[in-house]
Amino acid sequence: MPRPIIIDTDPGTDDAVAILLALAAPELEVLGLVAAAGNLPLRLTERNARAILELAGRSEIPVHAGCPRFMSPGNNTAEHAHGDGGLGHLELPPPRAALRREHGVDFLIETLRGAPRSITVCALGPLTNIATALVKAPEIAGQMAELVVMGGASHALGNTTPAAEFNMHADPFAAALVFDSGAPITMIPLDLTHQVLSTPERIGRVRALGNRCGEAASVLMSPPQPTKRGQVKRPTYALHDPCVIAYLLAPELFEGVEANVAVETQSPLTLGMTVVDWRAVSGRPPNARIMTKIDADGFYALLTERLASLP
Ligand SMILES: [Ca+2]
Repeated sequence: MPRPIIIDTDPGTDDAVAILLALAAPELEVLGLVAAAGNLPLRLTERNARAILELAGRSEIPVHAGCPRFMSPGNNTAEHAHGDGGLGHLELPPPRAALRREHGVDFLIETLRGAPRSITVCALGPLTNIATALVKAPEIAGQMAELVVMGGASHALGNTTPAAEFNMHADPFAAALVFDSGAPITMIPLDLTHQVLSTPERIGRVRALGNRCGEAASVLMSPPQPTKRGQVKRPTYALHDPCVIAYLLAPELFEGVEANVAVETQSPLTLGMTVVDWRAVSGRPPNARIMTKIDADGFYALLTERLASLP
């Protein structure tokens, strides 16, 4: 039986590749997408989520919009890293399938309640929706089979500030609430995703698949052009969010340890920093399994092989 998942996402170039990988995996059943504010405002992430499903011919999968605002003050989106439309150089037609009426937070709560301890939640953006669901219905922390979070960093420090990763920095109060919730968290931090670099050779193998989703993925994996905010062009591009889906499909490619993770919510200098207690000196019990290493060649082989099955 396929493993049922809900993807909370802010597409976003790497989110889009993660969604395509999930759709390509017969081991997974995507129950729905919940759009988050993050890389872009919610009105663009929910549109992109629907457009990606249509690209893959899967517009029957529901898309629910989550919260348009973060719990934390400020509103820092990341168009500079994902292009103004959010999907880099990829342009998709406007989606035809409508956004579902039910709020994404209520969809999360009701779906988890309907199948206790069987659904895995994949969190690919700021944790606003999941934190809001946990405020509204704290018991769902114990009703997730697993909560796999792309976000945070330990030795890799930050990519948005010197100390903080984007998803954690965008909504640190939400992140702190989620890490304190008791949910069974697996964390995929920058320390791991920076090992997964889309080199021209790896992108070329995806493009060579010849299907439209492979072509789209190859575009999404390519670094965006510099924009008005002065993005520095990088020769390779870390593919963060697909690591969450790959972890579900091939955990043997990953290594990790259990530890306590606490999120800084007060300091202007280190806001959103994930403090990992590697030496168990804090007295706080482990609250996450933190993935630290990945077989990057194995990851790209899996991604390429699976994307070949899409239209
Ligand atoms: Ca994301």
